[in-house]
Amino acid sequence: MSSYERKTTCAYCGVGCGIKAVVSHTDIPSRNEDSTPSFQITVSGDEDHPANYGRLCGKGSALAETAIPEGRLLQPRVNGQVTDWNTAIGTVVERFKAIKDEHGPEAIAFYLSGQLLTEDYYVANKLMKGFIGSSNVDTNSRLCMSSAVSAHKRAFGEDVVPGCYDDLEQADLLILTGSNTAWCHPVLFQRIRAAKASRPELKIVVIDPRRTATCDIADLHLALAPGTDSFLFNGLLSYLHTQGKINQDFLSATEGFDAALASARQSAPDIRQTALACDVDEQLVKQFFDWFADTDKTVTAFSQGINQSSRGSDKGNSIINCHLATGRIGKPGATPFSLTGQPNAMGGREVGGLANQLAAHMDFTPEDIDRVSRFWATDTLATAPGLKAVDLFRAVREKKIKAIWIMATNPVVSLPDANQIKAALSDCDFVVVSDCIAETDTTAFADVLLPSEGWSEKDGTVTNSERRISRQRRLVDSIGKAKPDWWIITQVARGLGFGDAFDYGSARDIFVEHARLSGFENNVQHHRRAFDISLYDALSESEYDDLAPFQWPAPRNNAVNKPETTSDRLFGDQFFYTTSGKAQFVPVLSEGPHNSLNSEYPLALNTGRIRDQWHTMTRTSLARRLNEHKPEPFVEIHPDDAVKYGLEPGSLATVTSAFGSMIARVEVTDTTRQGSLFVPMHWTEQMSSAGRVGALVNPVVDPVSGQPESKFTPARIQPYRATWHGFVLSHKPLTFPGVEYVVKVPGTAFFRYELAGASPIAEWNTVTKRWLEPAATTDTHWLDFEDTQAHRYRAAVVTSEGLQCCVFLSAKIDLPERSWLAGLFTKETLSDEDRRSILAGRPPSGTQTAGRTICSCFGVGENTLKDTIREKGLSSVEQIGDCLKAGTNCGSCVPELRTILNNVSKTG
Ligand SMILES: Nc1nc2c(c(=O)[nH]1)N[C@H]1C(S)=C(S)[C@@H](COP(=O)(O)OP(=O)(O)OC[C@H]3O[C@@H](n4cnc5c(=O)[nH]c(N)nc54)[C@H](O)[C@@H]3O)O[C@H]1N2
Ligand SMILES: Nc1nc2c(c(=O)[nH]1)N[C@H]1C(S)=C(S)[C@@H](COP(=O)(O)OP(=O)(O)OC[C@H]3O[C@@H](n4cnc5c(=O)[nH]c(N)nc54)[C@H](O)[C@@H]3O)O[C@H]1N2
Ligand code: SF4
Ligand SMILES: [Mo]
Repeated sequence: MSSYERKTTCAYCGVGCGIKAVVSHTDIPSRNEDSTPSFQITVSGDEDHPANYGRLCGKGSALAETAIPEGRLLQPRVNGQVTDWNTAIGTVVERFKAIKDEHGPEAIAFYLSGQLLTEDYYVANKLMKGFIGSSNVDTNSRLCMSSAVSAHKRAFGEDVVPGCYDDLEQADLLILTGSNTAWCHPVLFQRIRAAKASRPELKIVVIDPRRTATCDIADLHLALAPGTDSFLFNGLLSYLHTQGKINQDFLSATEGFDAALASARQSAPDIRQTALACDVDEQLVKQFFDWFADTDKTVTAFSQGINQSSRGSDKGNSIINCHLATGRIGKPGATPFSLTGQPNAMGGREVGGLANQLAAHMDFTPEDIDRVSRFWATDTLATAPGLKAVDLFRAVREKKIKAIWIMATNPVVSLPDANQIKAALSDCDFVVVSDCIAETDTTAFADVLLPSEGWSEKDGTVTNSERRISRQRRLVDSIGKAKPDWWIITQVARGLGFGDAFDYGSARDIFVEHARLSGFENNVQHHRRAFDISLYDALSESEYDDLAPFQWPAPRNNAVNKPETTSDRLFGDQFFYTTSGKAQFVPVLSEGPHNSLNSEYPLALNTGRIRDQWHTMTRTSLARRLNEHKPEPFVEIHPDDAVKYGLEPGSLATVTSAFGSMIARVEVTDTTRQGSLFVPMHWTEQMSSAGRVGALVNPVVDPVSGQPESKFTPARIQPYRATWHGFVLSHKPLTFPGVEYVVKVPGTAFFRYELAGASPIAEWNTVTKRWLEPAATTDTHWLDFEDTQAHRYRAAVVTSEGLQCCVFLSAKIDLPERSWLAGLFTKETLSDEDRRSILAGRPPSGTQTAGRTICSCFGVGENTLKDTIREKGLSSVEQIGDCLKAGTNCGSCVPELRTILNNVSKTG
């Protein structure tokens, strides 16, 4: 067995952690004839990477488990038929040509993703804007970062995150607003936690309608009413002014303070009015304002609770206004900080992936259009912004756009009003999808499916939240016929007749062109662009291979042109990239969400993320242990609302908006505000029959950025009147035709299905036999037991190879613990006791059941934790770690460990 080590970057969030991967070739025969020889990858955090210094979170540490052939799209397909690359590319070229000739370039659109590498993104944008000649190219960053982009551009003249990660540690006051950092940027959270442990005077304020895991380290939590952040930050600006805390010196580097203050005073003149508008206790608001007023080293980090709003751009500017007013920008430990979501959302913004940008942070101005046209040697460059995501798909629905190429995103799940996206794609003349996974809710609509390389195969660069560019390196050969996204795009470009402009042989060829463009005519006629990486515009292949992580700006001619620019923090020199060189205050008029609650839809539906899943689960669900923490789509509801709407904890509920409905498991919790619901965004139709929340989300967008208001949709909730509940564990995948509620939970040695239905089942055993048919073999033993009085039914299929599947059905939700049954699947033979216990529906006496997984790194369950805490009298998270290891690897479960510890000590 040979092995080698390679450094690369995590595939998931915008923290951009460095990874050390060790690849060993094994002699295990490969499972698929198309797949490459078997290998084993192990990952660990790269101690030298400045984003994580060796840390990783649970998702990052499970990456190797996802680098498997299972589920992969292995070959190109046209109309569902497997084909070769020539035919697939030929089909795309021919159809694009025909549609362009007949309907013009605007009839073709690309929908890209912050999960593409910079090199992929650059060529996709170049092809569409530069050569097809349409700017109908947008990206899922529209749903994610576009409000932050607008806020940056309005305030700083350019889309620049001024600070760096060190600032989060150096601050004396850290405000996390609309960010569940503990779950969504876990390694930054670990860094912040460590900073607070070593410097307890670091104060942390969390602003979120929910009491999230992030509150575990908070000194103050403001559970404000959804959508009211601009009142809060306007109130803060008014307060800073009345307290004489405005930095008058710094104001000379800015413009527009008076107008911004006037707006702020109009909407939130004082603490009382602010508290009222935000529905937060006045004392808490005062505490926050006083801390802000008195702390020079303040960082305000924000994420989707701010961006995903019909006023997201204004909310971003209301935060930035407070930092400009106090001069807290460009200094160590003092900055507004937009936390980027996807691994390469920043890279996408650099190459101009959004419909309203040109490449390299240029815009659709006559000068920039001319500059980019000359650089690309094209005379067909698009000259005006194109359609933003929600409008773009509306144009597909209206058949104005006749062909769309979707790359590395799953819009049928992630766009608002997602049933309309389905309708748009099913009626669209020509849909091309590039993905690494074969079966997704979006690939289902593809006329042409193109297999892309996944993490571990692809090669290029990504930019993280702090403007740091790192290499993602190819670790192993591609699976099947998968190709790099840039290669696929380049082939289509060549077919369309643009070969000269797409003559790339490698990712490095593209990177150096991108770097050259960033420095091209930069700093001429007093026009400077911060995004400049021309220092790297002549890298050789081997230099590119060895490229160490670096932050931009990195201009070639730093000493001559921009002596004051440092790359870790911008704006320390008080120069901004606006026409006047001054930062701009933006007057913000506070407004709540676009759609109001009403008697039909009285609840505010909030959506977001969970700890162990990434977006539409196509990759994280492959790492089985990540499915154990939150196995089913759920809806969080306040205990008073649960009573009001007749919902039992653990039962099922139907959530409905004006756009669609779903079924979810009820989680009753006082961490959610009264009047609000929270549902995770992750479940798809591949994993659930009715768990896709995107179908409910209102397609309301911010007028400046076009970003959807995914955090607020008026909705209602009611009990789902199930007449039966059940679950199945099976070695083989099964289907349950006609069953209304089905959730698939891939486990280590089996698939688990959670089931329920409103229509009664007449004969349990007939139905069950039909479901379990595929699991049966010739030597099948069928065990079953029906308790007619209690309306319970249990069955199991056992063969000479052990337990194949088992099913538990009941009229109530009183089903047995799943974790104990899971253990039986890895046994070669079942003992008589095991068989009896399956039929009895409870573990053999004395068996400990682990319960729901809390620590996914070490597979430690809730029951195990509670029992051990009680038995051993544990009183701290550290003691739990010593005893059970839980929380000692990635640390993402620490907030939950503390909650369990507190609950046990309360209840004894
Ligand atoms: N585990 C995991 N991590 C991820 C991802 C993932 O899918 N899974 N995705 C990555 C991506 S692309 C992104 S964009 C980031 C997102 O990272 P976050 O923005 O941190 O995640 P969300 O859960 O979408 O939303 C954050 C919080 O905003 C709160 N919120 C809702 N409405 C309001 C409001 O009106 N005001 C305020 N102040 N808060 C509000 C929600 O209650 C929620 O707790 O996560 C990245 N990291
Ligand atoms: N309700 C609600 N909706 C939301 C949000 C929310 O908070 N609430 N958040 C929004 C945000 S912030 C985001 S970022 C989006 C994310 O939403 P999406 O982008 O739709 O979600 P992903 O699951 O990340 O989709 C990525 C797809 O690309 C594939 N893929 C992975 N790597 C590659 C690759 O290298 N090449 C190619 N070609 N394909 C690849 C994956 O298999 C997957 O199918 O969701 C948005 N939608
Ligand atoms: S925090 Fe986790 S998901 Fe994000 S980059 Fe680091 S390891 Fe990957
Ligand atoms: Mo995102």
